[in-house]
Amino acid sequence: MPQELNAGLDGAGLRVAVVAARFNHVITKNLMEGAVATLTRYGVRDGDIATAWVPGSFELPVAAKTLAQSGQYDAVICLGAVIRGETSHYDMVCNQASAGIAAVGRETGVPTMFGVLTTENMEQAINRSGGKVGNLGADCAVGAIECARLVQAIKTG
Ligand code: INI
Repeated sequence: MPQELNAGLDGAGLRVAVVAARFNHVITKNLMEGAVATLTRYGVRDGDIATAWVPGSFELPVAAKTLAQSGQYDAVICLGAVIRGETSHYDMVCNQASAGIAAVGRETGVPTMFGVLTTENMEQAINRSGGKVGNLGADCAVGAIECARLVQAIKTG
């Protein structure tokens, strides 16, 4: 019988940091709300959730790395919205945010979720931040709990 390492989606006792970019706040505030509400729904206690804001998605990796390295969190969720129609440096912001966030998880071992919407226009961003295509912040909250529990299960055997 194979040993199943995925330990379920109980958030009780997990400590989770959520960092969001203020740029496109009309979108990212909904991602933040979706993430926090979902963490709570899955049992993460209010006092175990920390929230933080940075100016833009470009700054997410440094905040995420500091949070992850602090040893105080079992997972870090990064939220942002980069909209192609509204920026000339869309690709640079997207690339730096995605590569930087991936590196944080890889280098610290703390699950670090990529909740940055990268869309062609504002309508797509609205749809994915609590509109008709869901809420990426909420999805990342579920993913953070799953990954944090998996890491715990692997470490404890
Ligand atoms: N930051 C975003 O999060 N989304 C964007 O769409 C965006 N645009 O359009 O440029 C954006 N730029 C700011 C960037 O993330 C940094 O905050 C800025 O360059 C300062 O380092």
